[in-house]
Amino acid sequence: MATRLEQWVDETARLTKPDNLVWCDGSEAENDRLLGAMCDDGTLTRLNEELNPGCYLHRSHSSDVARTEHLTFICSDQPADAGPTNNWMAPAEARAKVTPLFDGAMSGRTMFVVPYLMGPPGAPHSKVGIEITDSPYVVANMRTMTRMGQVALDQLGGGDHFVPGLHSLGDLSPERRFILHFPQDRLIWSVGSGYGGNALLGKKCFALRIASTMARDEGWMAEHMLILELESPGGQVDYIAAAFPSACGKTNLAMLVSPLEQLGYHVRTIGDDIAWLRVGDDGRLWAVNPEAGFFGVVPGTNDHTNPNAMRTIQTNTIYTNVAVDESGVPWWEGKSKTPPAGLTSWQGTPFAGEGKAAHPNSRFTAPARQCPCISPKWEDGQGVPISAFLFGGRRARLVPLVAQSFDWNHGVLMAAMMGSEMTAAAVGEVGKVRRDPMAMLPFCGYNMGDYFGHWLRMGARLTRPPLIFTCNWFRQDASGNFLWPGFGENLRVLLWMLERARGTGAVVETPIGFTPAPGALNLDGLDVGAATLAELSRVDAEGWRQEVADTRAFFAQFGDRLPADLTAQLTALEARLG
Ligand code: GTP
Ligand code: SPV
Ligand code: MN
Repeated sequence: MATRLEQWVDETARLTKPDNLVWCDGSEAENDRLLGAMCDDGTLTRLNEELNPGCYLHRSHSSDVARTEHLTFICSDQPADAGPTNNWMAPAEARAKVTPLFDGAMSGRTMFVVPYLMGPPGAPHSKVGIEITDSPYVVANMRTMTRMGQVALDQLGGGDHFVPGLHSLGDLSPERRFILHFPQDRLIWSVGSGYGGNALLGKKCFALRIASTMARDEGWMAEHMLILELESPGGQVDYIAAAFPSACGKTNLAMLVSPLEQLGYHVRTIGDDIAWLRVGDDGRLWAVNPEAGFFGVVPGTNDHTNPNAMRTIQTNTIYTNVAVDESGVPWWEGKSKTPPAGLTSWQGTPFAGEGKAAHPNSRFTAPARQCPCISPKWEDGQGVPISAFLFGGRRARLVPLVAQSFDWNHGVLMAAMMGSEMTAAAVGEVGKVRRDPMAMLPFCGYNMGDYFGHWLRMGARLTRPPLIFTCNWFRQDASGNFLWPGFGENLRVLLWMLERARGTGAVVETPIGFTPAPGALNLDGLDVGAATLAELSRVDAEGWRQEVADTRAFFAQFGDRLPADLTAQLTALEARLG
């Protein structure tokens, strides 16, 4: 008897009609073959072999450069189960509409069956996905981003427990592009895009949208969070998880270089984008990074902002939509002050100095194990115990540098009312502030009102819950300069958070939470004036009343799916603001 996997592969091949079918084993030899073929047909260009060995450039279609949230759907039986913040399509309608797009879609192409693992091999909570795709670029990326090939089949062990994801490039037209999630069937269908979160189905589609639904049902959490390790003098080690919306600083914070190394403060990386969290026997929350690589924002990355990322992406890296110089060395805005002469833009044309040479959402795909500051614990299947959660958006005004919630439920409100200026990571109005609860707005696979309830219930199960903080690295002065230096200096904020977790750290109580008392942040060796610091921590009651009003309107759409306690928290905040 054929297994569920064999049946599904068979069925899919009959529908998509590929010329060839390849089961990927994840080996080096297979990868070399694929990369070679992609160089031959122009899908990839080899980069400078001395300076960037094993590195390749891919240029995606110019209308396929970011996630397309308006073409992303949750296909639950009831629209209310997708909730007001997701696009919904009835499962039967979705199948009827999109099956024809898969019909014959792989003719003239090779169909790859890509088994992959989210989570470390052999770990109890790791999960198997199988992506069927007609994109060799997707295969190569999945090999870096997940544990791909035989290792995943071994974990599957001939069983039926896997998340199927069907992907075809289709014709790449946004008119015929759909990213569909069937939460009841734990199934993903994606057609019409070859880009990032639309096509690498282990990442946002599985590890966040489908996994968040599993997590709700099974009592754990799947979050859009980096996980970092912070060692203090004397060797104590703490773990912090932080949720920032796309292109708002997760990779950078996860890899930060401590400006206080000499004093014995070291930061190491566990993960840069996704955390799966479970309640431990000790009443703490334990986090695992389910990914094996980084799909990171390239622009702005340089030896000063993120030297660890620079070293990580020197070798064995796929660059998507960056510029390249005459000697095959990649370039992007922020790599150096001025672009080198003879640059070719991300679109493959000579760069004349107008517009951007690299696409603002250009990305690197690099193995996590290459990161110089990767933690020895990064593949620990038990995970790491989280001492604090940090939620941060990109806000030119209003939101202070850091604030601590009064307790878990107040923290859930702070996270749920988070807003952020939109970035190039998704197609949309860049710069516009939108509410992005827990940085999960585009990634929660079910009704977000229920998701808030899940957060409240998880808190009630934790006897040693992480403290909850919000931050904002992006506050600006009147002329648009960032008030806070950011990057490595963000360590100062993390240190205050840890002091709070240990019951020290001086605070000022404000209506929105505790902010650091004057002098409480360790600013040794940093030149930030007292006036700037005061401005960074200022809580403007009138502005916050407006924020509460916005949040009320945002919450209203959830109707009776909004937990009463969250409304009560909001009302209490309003009362404190006077
Ligand atoms: P996704 O991969 O889309 O989830 O993004 P991310 O949250 O990992 O963001 P990332 O760390 O890649 O940063 C995105 C952009 O913000 C980059 O251009 C960074 O240079 C910039 N950035 C990151 N941290 C800081 C900071 O502390 N201050 C300032 N001013 N910019 C930052
Ligand atoms: C994000 O947009 O949050 C990303 C990049 O991490 S993508 O994989 O394209 O979703
Ligand atoms: Mn992300």
